[in-house]
Amino acid sequence: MLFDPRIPETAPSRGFPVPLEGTRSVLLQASSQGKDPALEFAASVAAGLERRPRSLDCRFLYDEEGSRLYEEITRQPEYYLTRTEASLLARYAVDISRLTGPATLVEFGSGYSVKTDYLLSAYEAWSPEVSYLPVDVSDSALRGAICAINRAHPAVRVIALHGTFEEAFALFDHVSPILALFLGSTVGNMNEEESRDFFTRVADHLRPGDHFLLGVDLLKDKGLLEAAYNDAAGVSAAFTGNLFVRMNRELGSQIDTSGLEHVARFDAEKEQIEIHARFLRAQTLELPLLQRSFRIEAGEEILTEISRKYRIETLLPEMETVGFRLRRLFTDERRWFALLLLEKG
Ligand code: AVJ
Repeated sequence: MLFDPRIPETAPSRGFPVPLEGTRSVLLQASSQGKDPALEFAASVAAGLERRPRSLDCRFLYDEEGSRLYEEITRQPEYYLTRTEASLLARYAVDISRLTGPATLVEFGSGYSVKTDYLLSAYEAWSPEVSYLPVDVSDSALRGAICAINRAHPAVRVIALHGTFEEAFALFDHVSPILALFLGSTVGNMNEEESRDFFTRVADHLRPGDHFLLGVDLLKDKGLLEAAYNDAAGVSAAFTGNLFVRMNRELGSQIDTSGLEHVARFDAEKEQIEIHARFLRAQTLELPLLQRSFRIEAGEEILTEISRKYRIETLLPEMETVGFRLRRLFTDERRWFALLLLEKG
C-alpha cells in the first residue's frame, strides 16, 4: 500500500482531532505526542543501555523509514507470517464477521492496515458505515492507511489514533460493540509479563460480548524461524540498522552504522527469536540531550527486539485466565500461524 502525498500535512495538534480534507476520517494525536519526543526517546535509550544485557525499546524501530522497511520485510519470501495470516483473513473474514455481528473495529499496531482490508469488506456487509479505529506509533503509516481505506472503502469512517496502545483504551468507552484486533503476532514483541498486562488491560476495557481477534505466530522448526528474520535480501538487517540511523538523526548518537551487524537467532528454551545489533568494533554512543555517552565494546550485542512464538495449548488458558473465551480458532494447513477469535465473558 503506497503512501499518498495528497493527505495534507496538518499543523501540529495536541489532543484534538485533525479532520482530513475531503474525507470522513480524522487523525487523533494522543497526548503523549505532545511531550518532548526526542527527550523521551533519549531517556528510553539511556535506560536500555544501562540494562544488562543491553536492550532498546522496539517501539522506536517504527519511524517512517522503519515502517516502510517492515512493510518490505512482509513481502520477503522467507517472511511467511504476514502472507499466512493474510490468507487466513481472506478465507475467514466473513465467518469472523458472522460470529461477532456488527462491530467497530479497533486495531492495535495497525501499520499500513493492509490485512484489515478483508475484515472491512466483511463488516461492510452488515452496514457500509463501519467505523475503524487504527492505533499506531507511526504517523506516516496511519496517513497511508487512511488514504488507502478512503479509496477502497469510501463509506468506512476512519478514526486514527497516533499514540501508544495504552492511550487507545480511552477510546474503548465510547464505542460498542467492539472487535479489537491485534494481528501479525505483534504481541510477540512483548515479554510474558508485558503481554499478560496488555491482555488484562484489553479485557478490562471490553464489555461482555465484545470480541478480540489475536494473530500469533506458532512455534515451528528453528530453520524456518531463523530464515524469516534473516532474509537473503537484507531487509531485516536494514530494519535493525535503521534504529541507529534514527538515533543518529534524532539524538545525535554518532554511531557508524557500517560497524553494526544484524544478528537474529532462535532461543529454543525461551521459544523466541532474539534480534540484536552486534558492534563489530568498539564505539561510543552519544546522547547529547542527556549529556551522556555509552562505550559499547567490540563484539557486544544490543537486543533490539524479541519475537515470541506460541503454543495454542499454553496461550489459550492464559487468555481464559484474563477473562476471554474462545469462539473459534483459525489456522492454516501447516499450522504456522493462528487467529484466535475470543469473546469477553
Ligand atoms: C511486527 C513484531 C510482528 O516479530 O515478526 C520482523 C517484527 N522484526 N522482522 C515480528 C519483525 C524483524 C515483527 N512484528
